[in-house]
Amino acid sequence: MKMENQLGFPSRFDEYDEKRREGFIKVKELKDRGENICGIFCTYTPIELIYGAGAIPFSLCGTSNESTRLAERDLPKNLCPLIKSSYGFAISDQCPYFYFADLIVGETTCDGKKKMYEHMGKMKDTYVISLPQKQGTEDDYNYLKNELIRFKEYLEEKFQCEITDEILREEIEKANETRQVYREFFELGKLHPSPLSGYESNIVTEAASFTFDRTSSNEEIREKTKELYDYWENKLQYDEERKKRPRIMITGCPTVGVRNKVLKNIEDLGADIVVFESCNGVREKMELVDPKKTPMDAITEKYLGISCSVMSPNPKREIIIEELVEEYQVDAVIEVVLQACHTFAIEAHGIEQLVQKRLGKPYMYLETDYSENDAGQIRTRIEAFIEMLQL
Ligand code: BJ8
Repeated sequence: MKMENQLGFPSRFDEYDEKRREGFIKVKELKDRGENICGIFCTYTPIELIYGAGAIPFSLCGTSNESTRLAERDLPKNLCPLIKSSYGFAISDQCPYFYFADLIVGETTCDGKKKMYEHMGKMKDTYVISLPQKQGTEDDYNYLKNELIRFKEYLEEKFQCEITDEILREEIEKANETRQVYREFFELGKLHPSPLSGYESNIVTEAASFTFDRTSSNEEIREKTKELYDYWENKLQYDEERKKRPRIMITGCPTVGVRNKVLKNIEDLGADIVVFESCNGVREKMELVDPKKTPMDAITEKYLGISCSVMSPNPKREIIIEELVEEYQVDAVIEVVLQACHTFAIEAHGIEQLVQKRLGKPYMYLETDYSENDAGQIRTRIEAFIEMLQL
């Protein structure tokens, strides 16, 4: 059995900083080899098309407060921290990933991101995928399909290539494999007690993205899944004390930038995060691209089905939350909303009603940013919530 870290989990999670540093070197090596890199910001971005053009997509979503002040030079203070952080890194010249990106691929999700891409477009080639505002009708489907065809043609022109159906079929298969690998990893949270710390799964999935190599990153995640399952089978399943910890679902905005302030506190204070209904969790991974359909139809269908609050209405998110609460035996739901994220903040009212009234579970709404200003207050609120769950 391998050594355990301070939370009692196997020790292979402490490699994050190293992976991040290695990522800087890898991106430079890729550029030296003549590879093309696309910076992306959203799970609505059809990565199959980017890989199909022979380029490598990499998430440029900002997760730290370091660059916020710089961003506020051009952007309003009262804006989502994810947007400010992303933009701040872009103008700071300190982000090798932005620096080496050949193309920025944006999308018309929230207003803040849309307008940020206008500024980014002055620094780099930028293509903004126009999404429909809702998902349910044939018009929405045709709108997105036509837009994705335009994006495909843009990539072909930009990278001087042809993205054939055969190439897309291969890319669909590879992207589906990665989704399945992550799904199996996240599904460890269904075990009781969960061997997968939510805080650490957040680190693992972010670190895996720095490898730029899907085969080795999939392999690493598979190994971690196996290691954690073995740990549960050999030891954790007999731990009666751990079984008493409340099982938490995190829902809402991406949480990588508030990992320490929110996720770590939840687990340090005595609860287990067993599932993330968010874009750094299962939201985009739940549905695969159908390999039996024609590629552009299958890709359109898959991405149109993502249940983000930018869609209006967005009934699918409630259905998914209900299913996940059941499958992961969730005791309580914590909604994390990044400051000034209006779509998730407004949707929170319906989610609270669903969780408390229909599902009969405790719910807490946390709105925060990437600063440490409210760290004490957030910890106090989490502590009170978990104490209430333990009564
Ligand atoms: S599919 S969640 S990755 S848009 S940037 S909407 S937090 S105000 S990140 Fe997102 Fe795509 Fe949706 Fe997922 Fe709010 Fe901030 Fe906008 Fe944000």
